[in-house]
Amino acid sequence: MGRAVRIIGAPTDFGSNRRGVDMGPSAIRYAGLIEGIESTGADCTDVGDVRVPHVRRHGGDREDPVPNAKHLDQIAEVSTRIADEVADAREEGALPIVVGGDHSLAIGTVAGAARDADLGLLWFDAHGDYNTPETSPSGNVHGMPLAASLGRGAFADMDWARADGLREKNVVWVGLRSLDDAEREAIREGDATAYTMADIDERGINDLVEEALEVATSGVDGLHVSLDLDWLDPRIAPGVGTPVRGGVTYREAHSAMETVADWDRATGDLHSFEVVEVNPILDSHNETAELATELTASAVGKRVL
Ligand SMILES: [Mn+2]
Repeated sequence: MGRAVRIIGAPTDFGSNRRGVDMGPSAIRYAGLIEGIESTGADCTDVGDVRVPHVRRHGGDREDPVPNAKHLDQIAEVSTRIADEVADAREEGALPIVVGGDHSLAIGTVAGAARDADLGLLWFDAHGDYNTPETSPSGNVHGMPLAASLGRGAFADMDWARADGLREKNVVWVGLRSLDDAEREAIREGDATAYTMADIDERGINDLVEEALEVATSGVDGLHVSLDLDWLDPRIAPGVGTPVRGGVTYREAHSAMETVADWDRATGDLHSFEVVEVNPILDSHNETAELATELTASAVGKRVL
């Protein structure tokens, strides 16, 4: 029997201003996620979706606990459930794959994966997701999960958000191309490592991801990989809430995931994976969900030969 993989659905859109991303888990399952993972020889179990509160627009009856962090109480609730599911999967020897949903769900995944392990992070994204409520131009928490995991700014005292086993020096972005001003400044001053699209152009995706893996996993027990579909060029991944021109190509994305899989084959240190921001309402014939499915299969070892 192959390695155990556990699918955890997180149908949440509380971190995004575009509705519909909560249907991502359905669309990704429909596109054949389980079959794709099983084709690698893995033993894949789908535990279904974590429970997500129904109320979204809270108007007068449900105040946001922190200014400029919309729906943070709902996000805390969902994050805690995701963290518990991820930690359970890890404890039982399975690789948790969290399927979103908007990127705020990463707060839960990372907290769960870093509960009993020192963790490195590879963040494949057009955006930094490093804003705090103090710096965010929108107040949408899907632009803040890394700041939450690291306990920056208003997140400093939020135990549910902080990832105990995560150090900033083990956080690595790959393929950034859209940063807010304050976010750019914070990344420049911080200890994390940022590779932009220009770095990919210059050095090629394989070399860059190999180096990113080294930086992320230096001195830690394992790695979490976060894949935001807006990392890809919107011509091939149109079904995302915040598309930015100039993203990676189909081949580059597969190469990056295959490089992660090769590294994991050698080390066995991939601790968790998540795939986020697929919005079926904005998609064209489910092609972004299909892409998410293919890339996830690549990351867990699907190969041509
Ligand atoms: Mn993101």
